Amino acid sequence: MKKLDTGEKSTWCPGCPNSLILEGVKQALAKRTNVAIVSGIGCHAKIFDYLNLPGLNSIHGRVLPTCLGLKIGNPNLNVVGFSGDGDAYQEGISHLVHAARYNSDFKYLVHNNQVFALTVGQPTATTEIGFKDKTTMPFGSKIVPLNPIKLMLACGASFVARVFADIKQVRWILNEAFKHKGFAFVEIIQPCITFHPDTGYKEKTYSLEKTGHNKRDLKAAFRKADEFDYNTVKKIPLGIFYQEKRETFEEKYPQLVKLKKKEISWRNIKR
Ligand SMILES: Cc1ncc(C[n+]2csc(CCOP(=O)(O)OP(=O)(O)O)c2C)c(N)n1
Repeated sequence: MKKLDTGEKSTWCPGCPNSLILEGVKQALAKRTNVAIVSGIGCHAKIFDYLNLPGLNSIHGRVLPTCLGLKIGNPNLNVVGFSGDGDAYQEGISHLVHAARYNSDFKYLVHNNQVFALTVGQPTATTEIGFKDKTTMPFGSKIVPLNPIKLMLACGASFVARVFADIKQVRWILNEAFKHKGFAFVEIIQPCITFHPDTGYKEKTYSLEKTGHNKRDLKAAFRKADEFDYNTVKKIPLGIFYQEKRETFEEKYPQLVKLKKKEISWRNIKR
């Protein structure tokens, strides 16, 4: 754990749940080797400054192609990508659709605070109707929010999960995601204490595991995803909605299979 510290002073707002996500991530990564991280741009992306790991602090919306590039360069890396909801569902949405299809073996955590926080609180694709900021005054946001869980299920993602910004939940789901071979999509619901304060979400959450949800059943996963539309909050299911064993991107290409086994290196691949 200590080795994962960079010693950088945190510039997140005091009390920001990003600190809990960081702690959960550190606990899950403490015993792993060969880890590389990628972040986007936004408050979430500062996690790159606080984790003493190699990788790339990428550009807005481009976390996923950067993760894929790292895996192609070295399929033995344990790659973890971090995005915000703006980064993932707005600027980076086209990459998200294809990442689900490619099924490259990396893990992707989306810190969903339902706002573009770093740029002071504009609505994103998952902001609820009626949310007010300077750009939507006086009537508030009028656009129906996107349901990213349903999107990922429809795009064929092989691992689709959601947790709350809580140390134990983040540690648990990242460990589960690492056990999965393929693209693991994990959304982390977090209030933004400055621009999208807690609306009592945590009290409305419940665990899918405890209700006996069958994570191999795609139709059941869709039904569970429908329970929370990011607009009105009645109940919010957490845990693994769907998981399926599928050939990974790295297994599809003989060059990548050989690279993984260290039978070749990029230097001696003839072009
Ligand atoms: C291509 C591009 N568009 C817009 C911006 C401006 N920008 C920087 S941070 C940010 C908000 C990020 O929001 P989100 O991804 O939700 O992360 P959060 O700050 O909420 O953690 C925006 C719009 C940018 N840097 N690059």
